[in-house]
Amino acid sequence: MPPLALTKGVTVILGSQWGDEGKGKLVDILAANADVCARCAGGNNAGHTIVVADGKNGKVKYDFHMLPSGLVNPNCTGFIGNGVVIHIPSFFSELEKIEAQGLDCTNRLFISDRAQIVFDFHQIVDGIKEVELGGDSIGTTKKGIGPAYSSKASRSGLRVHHLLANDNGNSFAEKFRKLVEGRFKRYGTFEYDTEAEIARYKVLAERLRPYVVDGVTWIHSAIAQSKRILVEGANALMLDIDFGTYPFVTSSATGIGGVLTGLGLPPKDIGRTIGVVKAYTTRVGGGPFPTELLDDIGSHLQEVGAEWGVTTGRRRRCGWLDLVVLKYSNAINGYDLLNLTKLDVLDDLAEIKVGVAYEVDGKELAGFPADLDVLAQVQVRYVTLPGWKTSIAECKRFEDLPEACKQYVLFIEKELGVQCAWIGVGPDRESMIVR
Ligand code: 2SA
Ligand code: GDP
Ligand code: MG
Repeated sequence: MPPLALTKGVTVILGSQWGDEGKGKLVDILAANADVCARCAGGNNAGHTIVVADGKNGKVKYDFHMLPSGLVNPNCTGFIGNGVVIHIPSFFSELEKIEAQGLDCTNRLFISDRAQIVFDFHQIVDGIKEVELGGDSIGTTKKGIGPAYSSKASRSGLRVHHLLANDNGNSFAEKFRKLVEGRFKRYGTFEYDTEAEIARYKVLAERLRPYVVDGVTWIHSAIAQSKRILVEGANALMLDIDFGTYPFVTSSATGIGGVLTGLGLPPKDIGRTIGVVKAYTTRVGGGPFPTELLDDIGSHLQEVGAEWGVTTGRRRRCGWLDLVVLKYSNAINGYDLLNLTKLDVLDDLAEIKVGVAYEVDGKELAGFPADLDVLAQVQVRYVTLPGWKTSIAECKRFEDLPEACKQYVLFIEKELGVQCAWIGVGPDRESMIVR
């Protein structure tokens, strides 16, 4: 049985499906014993909701997008690694919002100088690209994530250290003008005041300066001091730029590889990797979803699970748990332990199906297909398990769960060969069974 305290090495929490598995809640719980909570990929496309008792019979709800969710713990320092793309005005508005909710982040929030900057024009381009794609649009969050990672990969992006260069902002302004000019050439002259933006960033640079560190030195010094480090994954494996349902993915490495490259860590520093698995599947945005339920059960999961996007407010698509996805995700990320979440959302169902294999023309596929045309043809083979038709919200121990519910958990564990060490039975911090 793993204690909530962190063990040796960096602890990594990753989304195993298409996101919104409830990573933020586990991060919040484990952050009670962490010195550092780090983000390594993505930007403010992510959305993590945390619900905490306020000590006066009420609840406080925090929504995190770019800042590490571990900041809810006052003793935990937040770190934004080089793999993150950061929209600086949104960084400050999110910071102001959580500080207004009582989370003082003074001297406990740092940003790598190698992190890439997302500008407003990246967000405009994100919208233009989606319109260009028409019926094939990705369904992005329009936060400029794809265009910012494109700038990075094409080596024209600007990083935090460019903004802070000690030359009165001249080199930044020059590079910025070139970058915008390139976008105008490709997308036409959209409305954008380049010079006003340069002036705005001159002010933002000074506001940002106190948060900026040499990220590699910072994280390795934390490791040398035996600080307990928790890495909060953003998005999830099936949205990974390489392993997800490409091109219906985000533009970063959302799996274990992104933890190493997004923070500058060698594999030997990783302790345990925890996969967060929702007890059913959801996806927001476009793209294939083999176990999707377009019927009343899908609507039931959506309503009971309150499946709305934290960043865009979009309705999340819902479907049965898919073990083909989870086996593929586990093969790539290598989960040591799982957190099964939102098991309570299945309480009212008489029967629960689980996708166990994909077949094309009666033949079982060996893995998760790369080609979306193949994926579109798959027939999912299901097993049907009995529901438990009773509320599990008050269950505190595994033994308290109804027999059919225990069997559902044990079935997942057996299929994946990984223990469900944490089981979520409600949104609150306290609604978590620890085994
Ligand atoms: P983007 O904006 O370029 O990263 O979008 C590309 C795809 O990635 C999906 N994506 C997400 N999927 C689930 N949750 C996300 N975060 C928010 C949340 C989403 C929201 O926590 O609810 O509020 O809509 C997230 N961010 C990106 C996106 O839907 C595209 O399919
Ligand atoms: P993340 O992106 O993986 O951090 O997940 P989100 O915060 O986007 O979405 C998960 C939602 O489910 C949030 O609203 C959580 O408060 C909620 N949640 C997390 N765990 C549970 C659980 O075990 N049961 C229920 N009912 N809700 C949960
Ligand atoms: Mg989310």
